[in-house]
Amino acid sequence: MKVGLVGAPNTGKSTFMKAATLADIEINNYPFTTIDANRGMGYVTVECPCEELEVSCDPNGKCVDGVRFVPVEMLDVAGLVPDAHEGRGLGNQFLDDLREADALIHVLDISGKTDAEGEPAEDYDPHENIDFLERELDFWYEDIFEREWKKFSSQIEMENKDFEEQLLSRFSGLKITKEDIRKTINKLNLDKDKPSKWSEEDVSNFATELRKLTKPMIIAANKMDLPEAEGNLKDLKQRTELEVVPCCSEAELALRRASEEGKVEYIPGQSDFTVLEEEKLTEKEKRGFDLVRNILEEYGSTGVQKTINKAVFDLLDMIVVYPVENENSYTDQKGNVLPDAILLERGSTPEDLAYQVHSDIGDSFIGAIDCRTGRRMSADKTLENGQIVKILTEK
Ligand SMILES: Nc1nc2c(ncn2[C@@H]2O[C@H](COP(=O)(O)OP(=O)(O)OP(=O)(O)O)[C@@H](O)[C@H]2O)c(=O)[nH]1
Ligand SMILES: [Mg+2]
Repeated sequence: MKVGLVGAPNTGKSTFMKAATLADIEINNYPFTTIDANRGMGYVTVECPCEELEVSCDPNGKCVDGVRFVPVEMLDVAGLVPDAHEGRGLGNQFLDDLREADALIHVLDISGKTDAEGEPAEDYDPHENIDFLERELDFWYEDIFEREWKKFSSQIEMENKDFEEQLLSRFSGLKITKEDIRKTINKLNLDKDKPSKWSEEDVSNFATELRKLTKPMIIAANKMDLPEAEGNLKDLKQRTELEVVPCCSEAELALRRASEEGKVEYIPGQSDFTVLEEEKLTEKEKRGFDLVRNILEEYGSTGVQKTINKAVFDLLDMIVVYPVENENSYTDQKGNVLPDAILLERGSTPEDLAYQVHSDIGDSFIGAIDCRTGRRMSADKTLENGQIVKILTEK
């Protein structure tokens, strides 16, 4: 599971990334600070079953006050500018780092103080960035397909090979599924037996539709702390069909850092925090925390955690399942309680879970037990979010 951050330069992608992962990342108030992609481990948060079951868990990651942190890889790339596909800015080749991404977070400067080039501006319309960014993503995808289409299409026709299978294997890096291909072909009414007869426009439309399906996107309306942000947010929400989450990455970064340093108690995603040892804070820190508190009161959270959660649970429709060895104590072999939290696509079966845990376990899978009821699950039953499962394997 991988989530990519995209957007124009200087919008706060690296700040968002740093807040989400606490990785050591450079942030600056000028365009193209990031050149090579930053990679790191962020998290989605879910309610851990430990509270409901009244057990104390031993997570491989983290669980704080019943909030379980499930790891998600994150990727922050360079800023994209209009006509990047023609080589402007840093071009669009760096987007290839995002091939592996399952979903994208588009970080916008909602305050209108940064233009599409990442330069300071007044009253810039952030909606323009949605249009140009989607256009550039489409050029990127089109190029990937157009480069190979002639050879690819004539080869599969000559050798009489299955279109879907071949497309999946040739472009496997893009995280395409058969379902994605089917939906796209049907929607565009294309003939999959004659791909060599597709016009340039057909290939381009095919790439665009596939881009939308394989790289679903959510908007992080960042820099909500700045004055014009509120009005722009209202306006943007009316003009886009994409989900928009108000964000203040800087506030999230300040809170996570302060929490690391033991200055505050804060659980990412929550609407409040507690200052510890207030008397030790400098005046500047106090003012900073007051500003952060205003944001939390106004928008319910800094939006960073909410955006990642929405990307994974709403856009990608994932669920979290807890595999254990002992159905009574919810432990693994070593006695760790609820050690693993696994992200799976909704609709996954216990066998899919077994493969996700380990391919050997998948290979020797014979069944599963729902640990809350103690009952054996039927093989075709799909897993539910929050389910605790014991996998049964051949001895
Ligand atoms: N006011 C405000 N400023 C922010 C916020 N998030 C980031 N910034 C500032 O925006 C500027 C750019 O931040 P970066 O995180 O480097 O932006 P980027 O999108 O990664 O930029 P490139 O790597 O150049 O594409 C820095 O000065 C940040 O401090 C925010 O929530 N509010
Ligand atoms: Mg950056």
